[in-house]
Amino acid sequence: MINIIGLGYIGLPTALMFAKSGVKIVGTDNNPELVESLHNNKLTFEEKGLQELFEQAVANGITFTTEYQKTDTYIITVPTPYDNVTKKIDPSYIISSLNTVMDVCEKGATVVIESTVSPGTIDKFVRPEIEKRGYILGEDLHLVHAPERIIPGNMVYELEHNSRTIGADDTKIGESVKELYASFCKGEIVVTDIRSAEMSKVVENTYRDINIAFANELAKICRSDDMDVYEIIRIANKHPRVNILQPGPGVGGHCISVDPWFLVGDYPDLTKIILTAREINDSMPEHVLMRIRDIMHEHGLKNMSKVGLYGLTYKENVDDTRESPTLQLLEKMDEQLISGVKSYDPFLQKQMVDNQYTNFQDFLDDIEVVVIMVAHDHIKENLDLIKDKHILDTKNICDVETAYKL
Ligand code: SAJ
Repeated sequence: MINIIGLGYIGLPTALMFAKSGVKIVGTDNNPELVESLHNNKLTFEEKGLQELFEQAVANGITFTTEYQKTDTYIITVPTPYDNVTKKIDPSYIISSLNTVMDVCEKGATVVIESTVSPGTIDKFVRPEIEKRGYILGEDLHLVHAPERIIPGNMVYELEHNSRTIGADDTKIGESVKELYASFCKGEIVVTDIRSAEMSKVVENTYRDINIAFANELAKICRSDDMDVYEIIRIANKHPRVNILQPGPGVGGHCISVDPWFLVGDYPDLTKIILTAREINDSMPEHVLMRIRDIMHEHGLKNMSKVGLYGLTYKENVDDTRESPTLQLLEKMDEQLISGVKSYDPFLQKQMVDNQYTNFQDFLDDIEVVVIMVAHDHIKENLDLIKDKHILDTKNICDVETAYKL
């Protein structure tokens, strides 16, 4: 039996996937409301294919509880928040769940940490915690780091098809954990050491951040000299070795906008490209604000309350708002004492910010400029309803001829 600790964005789909493939799973979360909701067959977030997976897992006997179980295998998928100012990871959730695992586990149990950690976290924080209890690593407890790689919006598919990394001190343990994941994972599963597993995860997200920053820098260059960045990227990408990503209003989410900072924090003298890329991506909300000003100026509009931001989540078709570019933009506006801007997101029925609407038509009735910040399918299907507005399309989804771009 595997006890999966932490039933959030990663833990829940992973638990369900294991259960679907016939592994006996108990999912543990310390939030009683979350567990209660799962008991009532109500998922705690939206994700393509998750409902079907949930039903199959329940049929296969998955159970949910707030209690840690006595067993020989644990997978820890708790959040790893980071400090906004120091950019350092806060491993406290990992540490406290690890301690509770040690209170109940069988001797010789394997603890797999899936949560993303900054390189060195396992050596610096996790091992000492285990040794403090008098446990001998590799005998009383085996440690594995298997960072997740799935992308919100396509999690269920990617869980099954992505390649995975298993970092272990002991190859034999690494191989047995590999076998476990192979119960549902059809991708290649690479076994390595723990530091390489930690580092490769952060490197993957940093790679994407840098590549998005390149697209964003091109957008700024093209804007400054009146060129069409999308046309240029489209043509350049026809080269067999060029694959430029898409510019946008910024980079959000809990991963790509966070992980590169771990490298900058640990290697400040060696991280020139990484830091600059972060700065470029962080500057995009300010660029959007400049574009809003251009448009208002052109149309003689003065009142910011006539501007509506479409989309508050960090990307399309998810309900996750962590580090979202729209929230970053609202913060920028707040700093500059700009108030009254309206917002709407079809994935959010709860009020998160001032002047947020929960009804799309009411939102449209009150604005003259609509800024597309997120390319939800919902807006793609409703472009007709906004064609009479001034449109700033930061995601290049709108074929209305008069729409302004980044
Ligand atoms: N974005 C752009 N332009 C692009 C692609 C993305 O501006 O061309 C923006 C998105 O709008 C969003 C942000 O970047 O704001 C990040 O979105 P994403 O879809 O690129 O990635 P995430 O954060 O949802 O998930 C990433 C993935 N990592 C990589 O692709 C290397 C995922 O595989 C990881 O599991 C996840 O981080 C994680 O948890 O680390």
